Amino acid sequence: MINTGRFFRLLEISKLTQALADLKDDEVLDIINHFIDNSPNKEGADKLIKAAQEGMAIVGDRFERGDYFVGDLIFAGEIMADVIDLIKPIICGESKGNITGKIVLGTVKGDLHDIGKNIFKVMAIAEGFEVHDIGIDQPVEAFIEKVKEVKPDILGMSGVLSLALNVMKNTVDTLVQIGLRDDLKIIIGGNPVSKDACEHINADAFTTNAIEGLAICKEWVKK
Ligand code: B12
Repeated sequence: MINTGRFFRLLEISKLTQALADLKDDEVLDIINHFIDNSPNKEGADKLIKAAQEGMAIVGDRFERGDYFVGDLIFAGEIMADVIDLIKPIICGESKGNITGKIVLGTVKGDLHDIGKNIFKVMAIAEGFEVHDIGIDQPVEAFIEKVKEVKPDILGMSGVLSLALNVMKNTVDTLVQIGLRDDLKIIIGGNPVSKDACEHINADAFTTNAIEGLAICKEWVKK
């Protein structure tokens, strides 16, 4: 027998990817609001975020092909920010309350993309992490300063531009030089990260998915 509820949800999720790719903001928000009005849960929110991320990847591809322009990237970013704002209470609603660990988080120098970082941040806070977000376009020194100040369990670096990988490497190299690398777990996230990049950068883990990243962080701080 067909599970119509599940079928409907799958349909809505694939519609979200397409609506975001086509920059149909009203349609995107309708789908999200429909989800919120119908017994939303964290698992569903995770699926919507993944679908929205796929939509953003299509926006990027269209930009690369010359079908979209910078204005379209900006608009896609705005729609995605609205999506996160709407879904945030559902993710945070199940917040654990007690602190599980400390994370210093930021987007590296030269890179202004922060949507993915912010999604990871919301999820990490919901899981009880104390997150110190230093923002976008952050140089090596800013990460080092915050690590010294907060003494986190985890350093999370985000970057969506290819150039971000060099800055991530410089940050880890500096941590090694000043003797702080061994006290930290380091995770890198964003579109260009890969296993090879992770090894080259000397990070402990990489991810292009906030849910996976969070699972790794939780494992690291498990008492
Ligand atoms: C929206 C967007 C923008 C917006 C960003 C708005 C904002 N506030 O972030 C704006 C308009 C500012 C922008 C600008 C530019 N962009 Co842009 N942008 C995008 C786009 C379409 C989507 C990015 C996004 O938000 N994705 C959705 C999120 C949810 O995915 P995500 O970032 O991967 O995050 C997920 C995971 O990776 C993970 N994650 C992310 N960070 C972290 C950190 C940790 C610690 C963890 C655990 C997990 C984690 O969790 C998230 C959820 O699962 C991408 C296309 C793409 N494929 O990504 C291009 C893209 C990144 N942009 C690109 C370019 C070229 C530019 C510009 C140079 C354009 C220009 N000519 O001006 C500028 C550069 C500005 C700068 N210096 O940074 C290229 C980059 C090419 C490259 N290889 O370097 C891309 C890939 C488009 C393309 N295909 O050409 N962009």
